[in-house]
Amino acid sequence: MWKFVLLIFSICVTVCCGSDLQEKWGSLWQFQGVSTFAHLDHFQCLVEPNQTFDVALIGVPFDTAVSYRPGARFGPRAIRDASQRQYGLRGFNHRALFNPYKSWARVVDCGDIPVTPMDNHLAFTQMDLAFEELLSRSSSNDTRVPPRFVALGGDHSVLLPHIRALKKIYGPLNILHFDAHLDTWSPDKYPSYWKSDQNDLSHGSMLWVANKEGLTTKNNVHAGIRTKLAGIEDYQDDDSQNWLRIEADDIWLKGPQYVVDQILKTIPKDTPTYLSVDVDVLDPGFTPGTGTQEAGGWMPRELFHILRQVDELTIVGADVVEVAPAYDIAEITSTNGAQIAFELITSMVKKGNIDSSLVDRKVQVY
Ligand SMILES: [Mn+2]
Repeated sequence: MWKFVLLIFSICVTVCCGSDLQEKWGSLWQFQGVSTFAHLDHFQCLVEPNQTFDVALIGVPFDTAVSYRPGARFGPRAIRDASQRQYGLRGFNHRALFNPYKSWARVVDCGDIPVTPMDNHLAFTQMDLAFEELLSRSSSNDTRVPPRFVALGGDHSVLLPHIRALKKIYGPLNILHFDAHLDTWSPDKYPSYWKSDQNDLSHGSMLWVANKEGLTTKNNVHAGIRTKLAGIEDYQDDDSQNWLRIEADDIWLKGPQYVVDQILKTIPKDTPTYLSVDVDVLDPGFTPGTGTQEAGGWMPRELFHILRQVDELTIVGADVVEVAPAYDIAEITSTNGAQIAFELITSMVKKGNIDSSLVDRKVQVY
């Protein structure tokens, strides 16, 4: 009996002192502690299938498919560091009048996909299998639908494994693509004596591969385009892959409402859409830390406004890519990257969970 009393006593002491310690030392300032995105709960989701959630960040630290400056493998860490001023108590999105961190959804940071920097063929196999695994899970609030991910790149080619896995669930996707570049170039637009299969997949050709693999619908939009071109034939090739182009200059020549209207006219709002943001859509003044800068881009406030105006779209997956912190100054690029991720999370949570009638899983369900 006395042993039992002692046990109860010791449990009480542990619990009481524990909560005392929690009260004393449990609140960190925003610049303290280990960085997870927006101080969210963190799990290495790939190896913890019992942890359920509705929306998650997933880092994809891969950058060996770039055609110019490398370094985006450090993007997920930089974005997490730059997101530290976001947290539940200050997570109210004033443009959306909504706090995605204090709502129906469980939003977590899923850590990174371990991708090899040594072998691109293997890296894409790893990323394909990782996204299939992550999307085979069920969301916390509705077991009929998978959770949704905002991928933190990584170079832009990391979009491909994400939409390959999504296509198995939702069928072909509409793509809303914010970028200075088309990313629909066929590999023969990079002329070289040297040929290989791995050479065919780069951060400038993954949308061409996506079209060839039947991952996309006919309702796709590029916004912010101002790329270097071989000639008008690049646009004709892009047309043949079912893309509408909104030029960077349209934001001031025709106005933000024109950009919004074009997007919403092209993409039906109740069909599955993937939203991808290459941070080089912004002007190099706002994104020095990226791989392939193009002068004359959008301002962050313009991009955030457009993202908010299209939040009725059914976003089943998204990404923020091409943050390369080695070229960044004073966290300018990564702060914009973190804000873009916040806007995307806001849109996903605000719209509510995915309509289960859109889901046709062809992969294993846990
Ligand atoms: Mn891109």
